Amino acid sequence: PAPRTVLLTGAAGGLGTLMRDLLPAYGYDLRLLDLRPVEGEPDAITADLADRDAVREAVRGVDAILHLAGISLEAPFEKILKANIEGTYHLYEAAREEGVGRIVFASSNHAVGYTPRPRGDDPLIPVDTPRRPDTFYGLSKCFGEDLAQLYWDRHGLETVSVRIGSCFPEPTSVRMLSVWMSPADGARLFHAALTAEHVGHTVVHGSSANTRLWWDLGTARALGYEPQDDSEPYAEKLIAEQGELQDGNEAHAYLGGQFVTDPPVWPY
Ligand code: NAI
Ligand code: 15L
Repeated sequence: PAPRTVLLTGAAGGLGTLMRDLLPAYGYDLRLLDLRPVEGEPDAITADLADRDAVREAVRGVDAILHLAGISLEAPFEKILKANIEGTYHLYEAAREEGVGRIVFASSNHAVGYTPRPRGDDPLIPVDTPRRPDTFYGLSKCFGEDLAQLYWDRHGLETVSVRIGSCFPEPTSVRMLSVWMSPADGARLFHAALTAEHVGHTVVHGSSANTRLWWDLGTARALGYEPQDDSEPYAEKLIAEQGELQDGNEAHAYLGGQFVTDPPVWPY
């Protein structure tokens, strides 16, 4: 049966806030969790993924988990280790112990950020392209994907790992014309990932059907995802302001963009 009660981790974050708005229309009853209080949501669980007892209690009784919580930018390894690596492990252990059948994991393009972006007639990047993390952050997403594979093979716990491009209300850079996922398409993709049958561990790229797309959406479409948006209407203005991506510019050379040259750092 389709999941109804879904634990949303990272509910106070940017993507969590967008999904709190959009996912209830698909019929989900969301249980919210974050390290920080979730504004306007007095019932949200305020807990750190480091707290195994709190995590176990939070997953008890849910049908599925949408796992967005964690450090979403670059940080010192010790911080990434605690929040993203150990935190994700705690969530998977809790899900296994409580018999939760599926997790949708917010992976990232930065798991493969050092992959050269396609140019000209180059083929789109497939989901089985070799891992090439661009940061400790990207490395933690590689760990999460491998953890998901282990829990599927060993315990039968299903995951869809979504290598999200950039999910924000609008694209704000020329790179984002290629990697943007509109919030509405994000909700469509997460819904498909929560409801498709027999996903085992499936890795998908997460973006809209952008004209300038860099990667293959085949595995996402196979889940039933039908993207409705395209960044192209924003192209003229962004290119007029910022110029086209340049061949000799290292920050324009790889999927990970600026994370390769000058990664934005987690502020906390
Ligand atoms: P965000 O930084 O706005 O939100 C992350 C949330 O996780 C924050 O509210 C934070 O308080 C919470 N959090 C951090 N450590 C925690 C811990 N130890 N325990 C409990 N909660 C904790 O990030 P955003 O943009 O909302 O991204 C959500 C997820 O999607 C992240 O995992 C990120 O890596 C991933 N992602 C997002 C992309 C995007 O375009 N927004 C692109 C690729 C991946
Ligand atoms: C990510 O993984 C980050 O969490 C998000 O803040 C954006 O920087 C995004 O990637 C991106 O590549 O644009």
